[in-house]
Amino acid sequence: MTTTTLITVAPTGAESSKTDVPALPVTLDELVATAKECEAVGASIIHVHLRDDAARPTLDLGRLRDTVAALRAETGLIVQLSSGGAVTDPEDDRIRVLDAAPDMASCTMGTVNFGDDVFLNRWEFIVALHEEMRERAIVPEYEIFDLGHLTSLQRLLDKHGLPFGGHVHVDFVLGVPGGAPGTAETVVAFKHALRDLPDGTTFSATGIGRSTLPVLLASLSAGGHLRVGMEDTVTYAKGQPVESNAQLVARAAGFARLAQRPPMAVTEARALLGIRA
Ligand code: KMH
Ligand code: ZN
Repeated sequence: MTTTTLITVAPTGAESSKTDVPALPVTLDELVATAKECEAVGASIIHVHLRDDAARPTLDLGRLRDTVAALRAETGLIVQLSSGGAVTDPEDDRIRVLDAAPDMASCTMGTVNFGDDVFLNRWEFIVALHEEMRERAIVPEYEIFDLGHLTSLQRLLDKHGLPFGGHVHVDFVLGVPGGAPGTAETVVAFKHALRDLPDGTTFSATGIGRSTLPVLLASLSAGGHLRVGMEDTVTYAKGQPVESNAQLVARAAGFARLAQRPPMAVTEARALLGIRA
């Protein structure tokens, strides 16, 4: 088991509206301020979704490039862009995200029902993302919404080789209506399924909504890492809206310290994941 905990913050997502969640960071200034606060309390990766001037999800390349530059200038965080976008985003726009040259990008390992919608991830598209990232020295984070996505990852690596840097890192996104439930049992079952992946594969986990704390505690106990943030969690406790992303990162960092696995420094995270210098 690693002695430290990698904490990713996912501050915005594509699903919540600014009207419903006023604390959601949607402008570049808000995002950079959030990133700095989260870095200060223990995050080492930021998983980024952008919004346009009307706070709607966007994959605009100019905005993505400006955001990568601003986060690099103002923080030491590892910048991970979402290639998942919103469920309505076309594949061409999703793969073009890589043109913004982030340190990492997400790569979802299969299609999943997503509430009333479908989050479509065709096999050919997955292969294209995996290969493009390797060509551009971008480290993938493989997003796992259901058990079969881990089987698909095994197939991807067997047929198409390891990602850039040679290290495999996956993120269990649990509790999505349509995906695997956000429970300790799921975390343990998914962890066992990693035995079929390359030695040294690491995992983080996040639970949506009410499953936030059960998944966080299970992942820490099982030797996993953590993703937290307002992409996944907008209620801190019953009747108490999340005030800021830093509030969620600070809570995760506190649990990590209690578990004797304090937050991982960004330099250690870069070395672990094989991020290019
Ligand atoms: N917004 C979801 C449809 C990712 O960032 O790669 C997809 C998602 C996964 O959030
Ligand atoms: Zn995301």
